[in-house]
Amino acid sequence: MSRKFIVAGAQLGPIAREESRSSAVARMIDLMQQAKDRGARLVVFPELALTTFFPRWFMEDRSEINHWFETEMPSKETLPLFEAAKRLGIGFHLGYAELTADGHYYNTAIVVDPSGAIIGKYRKIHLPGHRENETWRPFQHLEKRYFEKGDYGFPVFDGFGGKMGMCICNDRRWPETWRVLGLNDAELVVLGYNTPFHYPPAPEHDHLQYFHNELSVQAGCYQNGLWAVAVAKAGKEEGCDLIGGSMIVAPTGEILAKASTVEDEVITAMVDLDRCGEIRRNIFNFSVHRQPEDYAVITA
Ligand code: ING
Repeated sequence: MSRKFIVAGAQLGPIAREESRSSAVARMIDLMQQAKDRGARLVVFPELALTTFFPRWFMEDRSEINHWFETEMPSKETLPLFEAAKRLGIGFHLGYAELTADGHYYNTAIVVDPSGAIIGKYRKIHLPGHRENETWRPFQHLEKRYFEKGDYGFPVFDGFGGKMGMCICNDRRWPETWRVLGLNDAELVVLGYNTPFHYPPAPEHDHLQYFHNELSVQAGCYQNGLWAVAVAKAGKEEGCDLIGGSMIVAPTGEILAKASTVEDEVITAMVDLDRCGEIRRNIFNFSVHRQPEDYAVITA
């Protein structure tokens, strides 16, 4: 059975601080329809796709912080997205801020299949930014202030005829993320990101943000023989310029589709999961060529 299908990335432009979840969901349903019209079976939305990227601000009031989190999924505001997926017969990936019933806060992502069932869930592990007691500068990432480290590891689950995995934003910069997913036989990794042009800790890299974005995902795909769909929340959002550059990357490392705007935009490509074997059998054959006994420093 062919494991070829069309996948879509649905990049989102800015989401304003005051923009409602329902407004963001309506934009996503429109992009979902466009993806369906282009034959896609899966559409990937960005990280924290329901609201503005709130970790850019220093907040102390717990109720103000909690406003940005979902306490149920689907909720009243997000149910229309699940219903649209069922109606259109398309699956989706969604990133959102999760507040659990027992009071834990995560930067979370799910994959939902065309029946509307959640088939995969992940909580972000590499949280950039600073802890509570660090001095704060404008647009300084504060994810460690608002989110706990994910507690699911890097799960791989069955979906769309193959093995799927997820990561979120900063995770994509770490080779360990991709290797753990690769060693767990992931064939398609889906992820969202909110990446500012200006990163205060290293302003000398600002002009390299698109390069580092592509380098991270292309290397992850090639060195582990897997597909990736990486999707941005983009544009000037509450005064902060976020990069676009959403892309679909093949196991060869080739970028098959890339966004050309910093707004709501759908990109698509034909994914053939069987092409992972070209790399896994011939280049990075883990069972034949990998030498774990020489890699101790990686797992230390
Ligand atoms: N954002 C950024 C990212 O990893 C960052 C943080 C920007 C780190 C630039 C390093 C350089 O893309 C999130 N949300 O992780």
